[in-house]
Amino acid sequence: MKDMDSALSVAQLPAVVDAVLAETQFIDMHTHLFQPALKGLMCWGIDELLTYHYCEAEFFRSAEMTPAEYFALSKAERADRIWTALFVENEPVSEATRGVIAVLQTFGLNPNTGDLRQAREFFSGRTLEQQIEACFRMAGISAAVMTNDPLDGEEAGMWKQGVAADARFPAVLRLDRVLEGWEQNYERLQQEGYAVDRSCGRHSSAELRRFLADWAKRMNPVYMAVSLPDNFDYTGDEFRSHLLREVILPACEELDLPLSLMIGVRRQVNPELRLAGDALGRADLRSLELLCLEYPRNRFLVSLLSRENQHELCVYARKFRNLLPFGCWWFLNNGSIVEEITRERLEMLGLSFIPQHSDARVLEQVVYKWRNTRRTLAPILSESYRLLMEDGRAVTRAAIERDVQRLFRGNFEQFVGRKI
Ligand code: HDL
Ligand code: ZN
Repeated sequence: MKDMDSALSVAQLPAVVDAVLAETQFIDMHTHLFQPALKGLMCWGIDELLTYHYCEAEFFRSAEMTPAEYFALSKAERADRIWTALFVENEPVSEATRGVIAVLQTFGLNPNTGDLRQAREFFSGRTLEQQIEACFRMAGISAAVMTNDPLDGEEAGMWKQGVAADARFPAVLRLDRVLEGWEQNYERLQQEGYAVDRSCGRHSSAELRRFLADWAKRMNPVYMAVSLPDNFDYTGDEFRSHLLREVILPACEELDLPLSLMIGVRRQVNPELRLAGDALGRADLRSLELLCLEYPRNRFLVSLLSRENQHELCVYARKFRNLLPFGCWWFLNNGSIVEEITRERLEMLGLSFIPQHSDARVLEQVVYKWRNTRRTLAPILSESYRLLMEDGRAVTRAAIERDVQRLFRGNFEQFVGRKI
């Protein structure tokens, strides 16, 4: 029987924090997973796991093969090469390669094998629904928030046919092709019947807002999202800022949707690596400061890609309650950096932030990413409560459960204004 309300001893803390983290179902509030009704879009299974750009980037450092030679291979051949280079010829000690080992262990597969025969046989015998149920259960998540692109031909076509809502997969309206790729994409909106033009003047802005409203009705998103480069400069009279001011932020306010800003990416610094070719840069957060100040009725979910931006993000979050920091994004999702970021957030923001999202693009990634998150956060939370007790406060299991619920569910639900 759990004793919820008695003051815990210091010695009891680690086990209780571990148990509460293990028993709490998290909301994974940013992923690239897709509900099954979006047929064929979900990536899953061992070959997808190995050939995602996390392992590819490491493969190119440990193998003689050039990227051009690698990309000429079939997906299975690429996975075989990656397995040999990173898992047979070397111990898989990196975050991404150890994650693959964790997935094999989770499904009872041999992690010391020389080839992928057993794993391929296992995954070929599974259905997507079986995998979703198993991966969500193992990861301890109740929902994986999607990233949905209204200008992706294949995905948009399915949404126009009608996609029934799946509570496990809340939708998100992703705006990169609008904000970052207007030149390449505005004609697609024209073809869809929206009278937009290249300069996106007054009438065009109204039409673009109609486009967003139509897609918000179709997808019922929990937020809108865009990734922005490290040199994002809202103060500059840039076209991007014009779209934010004239279209995106008014639309978000009208639709009562937060805007997720993921800032700091430097796309394709090495194009020959394809998806593995992106990097990062430190952003000037005065743009974020201006947005939060000028749009107090808008809500901003913010994740930054540079480690050097994290402390100032905490300071800005202390200044603006319409700014909610989330996750340790992409290159930051490594134990050593997650620990640093989470500790400074607890010290400066208390429980008013979202510690993590998986960013998973392959379904099985949630298994290892959330195992690692719990593994990294447990001692950090225990230490926070130990210090609190040392400074005079009694801590109960009920209080820890309430806090973990807020960190991994309540903050997000309150910000999007919806139970997930
Ligand atoms: O733009 C984004 O949402 C990023 O998260 C990209 O998906 C990135 O490629 C990634 O894989 N992050 O983990
Ligand atoms: Zn992402």
